[in-house]
Amino acid sequence: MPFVHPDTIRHQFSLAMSAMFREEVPAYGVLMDMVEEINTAALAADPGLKAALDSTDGASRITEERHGAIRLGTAEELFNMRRLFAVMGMQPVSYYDLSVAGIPVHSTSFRPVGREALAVNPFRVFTSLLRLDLIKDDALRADAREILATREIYTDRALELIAQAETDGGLNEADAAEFVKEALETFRWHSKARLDQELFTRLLQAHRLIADVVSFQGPHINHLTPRTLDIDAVQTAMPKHGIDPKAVVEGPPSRKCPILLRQTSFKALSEPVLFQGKDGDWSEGHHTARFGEIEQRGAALTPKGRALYDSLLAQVRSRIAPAGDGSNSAEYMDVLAGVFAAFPDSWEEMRAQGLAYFQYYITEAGKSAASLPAAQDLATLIAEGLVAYVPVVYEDFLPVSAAGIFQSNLGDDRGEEFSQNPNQDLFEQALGATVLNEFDHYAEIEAASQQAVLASFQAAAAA
Ligand code: OOG
Ligand code: NI
Repeated sequence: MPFVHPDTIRHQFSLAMSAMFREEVPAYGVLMDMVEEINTAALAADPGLKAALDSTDGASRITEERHGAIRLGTAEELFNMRRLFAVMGMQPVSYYDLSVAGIPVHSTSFRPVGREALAVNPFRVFTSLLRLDLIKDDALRADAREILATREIYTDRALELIAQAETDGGLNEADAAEFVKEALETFRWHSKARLDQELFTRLLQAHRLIADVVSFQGPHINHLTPRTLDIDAVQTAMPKHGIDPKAVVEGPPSRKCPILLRQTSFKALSEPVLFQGKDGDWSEGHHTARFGEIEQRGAALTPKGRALYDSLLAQVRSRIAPAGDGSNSAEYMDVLAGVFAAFPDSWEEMRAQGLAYFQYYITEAGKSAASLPAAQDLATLIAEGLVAYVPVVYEDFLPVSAAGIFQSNLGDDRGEEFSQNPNQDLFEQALGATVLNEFDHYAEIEAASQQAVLASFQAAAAA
């Protein structure tokens, strides 16, 4: 039997995960419906937007599109997570150090790489590894290590199927279907804690995040984020649907030409969980872990564009830090918009200055040109209207935004603060691989589209 394409397995997995999460967290369903409605309206209001999407990543991919997030406890869990995601064609891209923002994790994102794979289904998972080395309390660190040492987050069958896919080079249809079902088990919510309430409380006091990672049987998917075409509309609409959004939208301000990633989330839900006492009886407690998020994606920036983004954002944050309670939201948004006025807001200008990556395509005029120019340079073809370009979509994450999302969901009593302490080597040792450089992959997409355009003009001229 032939192997099922990894892109197909990923697509099936992302649908299964979405169905599971929708059942577990009803507010996610409300958000999905809202986003779909707003996306439909945005496309109807702007025919140019639909055409632009169709000529790049495809308007149809948008409603299917989502990312999730998990938090892992041990190096071995991360190692096997890389193997699990590889079965679905997802690779670790970029290293994110969240200790800068007082969060004891470092992270990567598992995602498909390359234009075709992204077009089938861009499903990504922001994956964090807890850094017990940052916990100062020795006894607590030892307890957390001990609890995690006896945890197995994968089913036996999932591990078998991963090994089989590695050895054989793929999975047939029946095995792929079983893999999706077995892999999903790892991401499921478990309401029974693996430790007693006393240790849970101590972990919670050290840092809420530590309690979340250590206490349960698995790394429950903590949010699934649909992509919207108009995040400001969703932010405004959320309260009308009984959902309380975080104070400010993370990332760049609203612009004519969207860049990178804008995100907003709603607060984690307090959910009942069970703790076993010394007498063996279970008693009810509460835990907040799962929340909702939405995102709007814009252009991928070059290292030069990203440096400009980072420096403008740092300027904003040195002037005003968004308050968790929303008391200075309007002021923050004003400062953000003011400072970002320095970032060019037209595709022409961003291209001229080398701030963003673009994909090139042959226009209708180009396709029907009576006499085709041979081997011209791109600039001339663009000037003659035979070739046009659209930005490459940003497929990754932003550490400052991610920190804001974490923080808005950890509540006010965040516990211990940590100082900046990146350790990519340690992370990659645990992962068992190096993370890919996101810029290389955007550059590749851009270069491939330039070559394809030039090659078809050369071929037509030679014919
Ligand atoms: C991950 C938060 C980061 C994003 O979209 O930036 C994130 C987490 O809370 O585990 O999902
Ligand atoms: Ni997220």
